[in-house]
Amino acid sequence: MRGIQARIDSCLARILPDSKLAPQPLHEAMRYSALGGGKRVRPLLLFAAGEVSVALPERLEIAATAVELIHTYSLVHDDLPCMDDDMLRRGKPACHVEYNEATALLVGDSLQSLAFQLLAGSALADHTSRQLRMVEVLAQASGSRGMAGGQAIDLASVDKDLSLTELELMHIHKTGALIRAAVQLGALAGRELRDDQMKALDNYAKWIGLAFQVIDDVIDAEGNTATLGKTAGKDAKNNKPTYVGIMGILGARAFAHELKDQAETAISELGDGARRLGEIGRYIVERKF
Ligand code: GRG
Repeated sequence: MRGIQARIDSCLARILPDSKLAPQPLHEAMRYSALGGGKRVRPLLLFAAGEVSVALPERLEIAATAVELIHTYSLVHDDLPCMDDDMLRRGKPACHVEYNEATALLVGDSLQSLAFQLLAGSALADHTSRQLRMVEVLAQASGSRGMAGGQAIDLASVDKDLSLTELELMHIHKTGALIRAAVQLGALAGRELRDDQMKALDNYAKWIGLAFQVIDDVIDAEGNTATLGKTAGKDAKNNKPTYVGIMGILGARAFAHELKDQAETAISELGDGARRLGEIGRYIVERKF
């Protein structure tokens, strides 16, 4: 896992424009936000799915970096005062605090564009149609039917009591869509998998994406700001509906473990190639930050 994390860090460092290039402050802020921090969970999942499709690591590295660029853009925008309004991210001042709001907006925009430039401009599949499908998967997961749509539901949910089903719908979009895209991209980067294998991977991603979010709620409630590298206890302070709010901490932890078990069952027929996906599933529910 550490090897993949280091690989993504060095790919990001290579791909992001040099901070000496004009416009200097924008490039510096892009590098500030994307480098030096982050668990790189989505790249880990993408590489693990790539073990199922026996994809080349050079292809996986590019696709994983594109996903991480989209993820970083979402964090930069999420921290803005008009969104979740947070001052701290990955143990550092949030981008708009270190620079300013306009720069943070442009950082998000530019990271998003760079992700698609990377995905479209590198040889990632044997056929152009497959590569176009990869671009489509990431675009769909990022947009209004995916992450950005989930964020819209999130913003509209403050001060509201959501049912478990409504909470799930929000997170399937906000956090889940990009996690599902990461797994799909890993699968698409290698040899062609059967429909039932793609479906098994997608089911795994759906359950593990939700487990990721349930644990995120638990560590927001339990963790401290120094360990998390972001402000702890924000959900309760902002009166946001959470799994902990509905089920309590112990209930939410147990639910996350159930989801992880469902994810493991989904990939049980995929054989030894899916071993790493199982390991990452366990890491996701046991993580402390
Ligand atoms: C602004 C379009 C737009 C979307 C924002 C994903 C998201 C939507 C906001 C992030 C806010 C948040 C705390 C969501 C909970 C789950 C989550 C995505 C946590 C952060 O992801 P990690 O834990 O972060 O993978 P690192 O820093 O490790 O990369």
